[in-house]
Formats: sequence, C-alpha cells, structure tokens
Amino acid sequence: MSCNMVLFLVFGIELQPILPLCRHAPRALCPGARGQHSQAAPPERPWTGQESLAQDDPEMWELLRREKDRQCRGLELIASENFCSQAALEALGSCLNNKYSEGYPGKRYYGGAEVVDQIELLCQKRALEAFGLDPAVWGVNVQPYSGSPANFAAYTSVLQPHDRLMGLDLPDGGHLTHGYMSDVKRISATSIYFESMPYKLNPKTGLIDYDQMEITARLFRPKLVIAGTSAYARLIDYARMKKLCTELNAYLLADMAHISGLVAADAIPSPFDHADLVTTTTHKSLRGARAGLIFFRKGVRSVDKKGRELHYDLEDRVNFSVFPSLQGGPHNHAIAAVAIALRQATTPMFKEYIAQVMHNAKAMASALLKRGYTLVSGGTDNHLVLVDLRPQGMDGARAERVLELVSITANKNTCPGDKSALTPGGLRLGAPALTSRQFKEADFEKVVEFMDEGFKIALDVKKKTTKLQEFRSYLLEEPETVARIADLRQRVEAFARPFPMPGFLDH
Ligand code: DSN
Repeated sequence: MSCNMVLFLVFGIELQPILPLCRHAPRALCPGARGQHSQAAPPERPWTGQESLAQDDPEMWELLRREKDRQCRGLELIASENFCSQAALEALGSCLNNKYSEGYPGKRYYGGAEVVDQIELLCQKRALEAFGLDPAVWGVNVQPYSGSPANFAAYTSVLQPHDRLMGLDLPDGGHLTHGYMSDVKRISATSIYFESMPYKLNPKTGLIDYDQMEITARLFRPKLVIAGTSAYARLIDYARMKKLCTELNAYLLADMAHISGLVAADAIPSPFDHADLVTTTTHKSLRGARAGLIFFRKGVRSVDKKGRELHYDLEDRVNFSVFPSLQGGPHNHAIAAVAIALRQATTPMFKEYIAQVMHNAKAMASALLKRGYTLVSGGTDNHLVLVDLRPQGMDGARAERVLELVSITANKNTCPGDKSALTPGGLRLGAPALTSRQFKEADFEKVVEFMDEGFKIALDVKKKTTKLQEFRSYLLEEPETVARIADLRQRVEAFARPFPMPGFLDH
C-alpha cells in the first residue's frame, strides 16, 4: 500500500500528487565507491548538462521537493510572499540564465544581446502597461535584482552621500531600506550613506501621523521623502505627501512593493498620480518572479518664477545608478519572468484575484475582531492585517513559533510602542499567497479558527514558562503540548493540502 493510500485512509483526504516525504529519494551515488565493490562501476558517461536535477543532484532535488511539500501542506500568511506561476518559473529556469548583457538595450558591453534586448524592451513596455502609464510621462528600469537594491539605486539617482531623506520608521511598519537606524547603530545602508529621519504612526490610531511628519520635515528639510510601508494595513495619502515635497523641493518616492498588485488592478489609489519615483518588488501581491523595478517621471517637473519649465532628468540618472553604479549584468531570466507576470497582471483574471485578496484580508480582519483580537488601525484597506497580541498577554515571537509548528507561516511584527524587535507584540498576516491557492472568505475564517487555537496553546505555555528559550523547548518536550500541536498540525495540513497550488507540480 502506498504512503498516499495510508494517509488517505487515516485522514480521509484527497491528496495532490506531491508527497515527497513518502517517496524515496533517488539513491545518491557514493563518492569514492569505485573499487570497494567487486562489480565494476558502469562506465562514466560524458557530461552533457542535460541530466535532470533528480539525476544530477538527488540531495538538492529532495530538498526542493521537501520545500514544495511544505508549501502545499501549510497555510502561507507571510504578507510579502506569493506563489509564482509555472510560466514565469519556466523563464527563471531557462537558458536566459546564461547571458551576460551589461548595459541597456542597444548599448551593451557584450555581443549576442539581440534577443535579451527584445526581452528587456518587452518587459519595460509591459511594466508601463500594467500600471496604465504613458511612456511620454514615465519610464522604467527593469534591471534591479530586488526591492532593496532598487531602493538604493533610486536614492543614489537623486541624492549625494549624507543628503537627507525621510521614511516610515521600521518599528512603525516601514522597511529597513527606508532609513532604519537604532539608538546605537546605523543599520540599513540607507542610514549609513544618507542622513535619515523617520516619521511615525500615531500610537492611538495606528495611522501615519502626517501632522507630525510635516512638522519634522519642515525642520529636517529632506531632499527625498519615501511613501511606502511593509506592515501597514491602510492606504497612503500620496497627495498630502506630494504637497509637502513640493513645498520642500524634495522628491517623493513611493515604494509600492507590498501593494503593487493592488495598484496594477486599480483596486487602491495609485502612487503614480503623485510620486516622482516609484519602486517595487515584483513577487509580492504582483505575484511574479523575484526582482525589482524603478519607475521614473519624465517631462516637466516644475515651472520657475519666470515661467520657465524645469524638466525631470531622472532617466539617465536612474539607469546610471542601477548599472554601472550598483549592479553588474542584469538577470535576464528574471526580467523575462517578470515580463510574464506583468502581462498576467493586465488580465481580468488578475483583477479578480486582487479583489479576492482584499475580500479575504477583510474576512480575516473581521474573524479576528469577532474572536476578540485587536488590530493595529482597527482593520484593513489592503492585503494584510496587523494583529496586536499584547492585550491577550501574548507576543508575536511566541505566536509565530507555535503557528510554525502547526504549519501556519506568519511573521512577528512590531506594533506602535513596542520596545523589542525580538519579542514584538504583533503578528503580520497577509492574504495574497493563499488567495493564489483559491482561498475564499469562508476559508480565511477557518484559517483564523486554526490560528486562534494556536494562540491559545501559546498562551497556556507562556503561563508555564518564563524566557522565550524555555517556551520554545517546552513546545517540543512537554507531552500534552506536543500532542495538542500534533493534532492541530494534522488538521491544518489536511485542510490546506487539497487547495490547488500554482507552479510546477513537484518542485
Ligand atoms: N521582506 C519583505 C517583507 O516581508 O515585507 C520586504 O523586503
């Protein structure tokens, strides 16, 4: 009887054909085995590079299959993660990986770039189309390897070392690259190479404190203000921030990494209406391959007192900042994969997907509120919710660990007023990944039911332990707790596994 059959009989669930843990890995060839056996080893075949991964490297193949299995049997709630399509993954794993092409289409430092030129131009065109942008007003650089280098390159395109910038503080829902520094250390390269000043949330409302931002900005006089978030469940007032930037003669950069899928689907206000520069990753709500984009404005920036038009000069500056300043050869396989996702993002199917993401985030928020949990800002207008577990006497670190043990993946997150990033009070929960697996509102209510059970286990164990390390050991060692976790994990996995999963079937 196969392992699949045993699981079917025990749990009564329909299983997808992905159960690598039940299958035996192809047996690894034993290094140095030649001569140890009486039988002669088969003659070695010349290397062709056409061996499958399973043949070439069974150890790595098994790890990939294990990760695929983890993704299929788990509930993925990390707000920045998603499940990329098979089509885009095929481009990622293609011959495009092989090509060096430093430079830009038509101006490369290597020959043989005629095809990758077309791919890059197609990606640029699709990037503008996906966000409804007029090529006369906006341009885009599609070469950044990911969001952090995209931000750094965008900053260096308009700032000199030690110039000033402002971004939302990391503990308040900003990103490391928005200028984070602690009391004792400059953490992010942004704060090492530039002078950064944070703006913050109003701790009472959990909303961005624009009044305080304006007061601080008028004193600090930044050259760049960043409108962007990593853990914020509400919309950003780009118009108000642009007004402030105009007053200060500063650039407004919108980092829409988390929400770019929502922007592409026209589901929330667009940063392109106001920003001078827009950066994004491509693998979060946009559901593409892992990369970054920098959009820059073209045309008239302002009119001076004498009525003369002052033009943007961002195109050359951004391109130079990405290559040669920061990066080497573009990842052509990633650029192609991003182009595929950008085309998908213009379809009615993608609009429906994003509408469902937002319905699901709201359903998750309501289900949590109904069960007595507190949400930072009280709810959500986008793809994520931030639960404040402090009123329950719980913290995000302990909750995250229990959820991990029951195959629910989320991440601890600071809430306004938190002192520790290691044991912050909150948990960030996002809807994009599970919505890609066709979860609907009722499914998210079930997910909240499972999480609630996990939080209760965490609370019970917290009462019986002191330090985080003791808490973690107790979860793995105390028999009654181990049994509760195993029971919940089995139910979570039986629930999660039947949902469809984008990508390749087995890896
Ligand atoms: N790590 C991403 C996030 O979780 O928001 C951003 O880089």
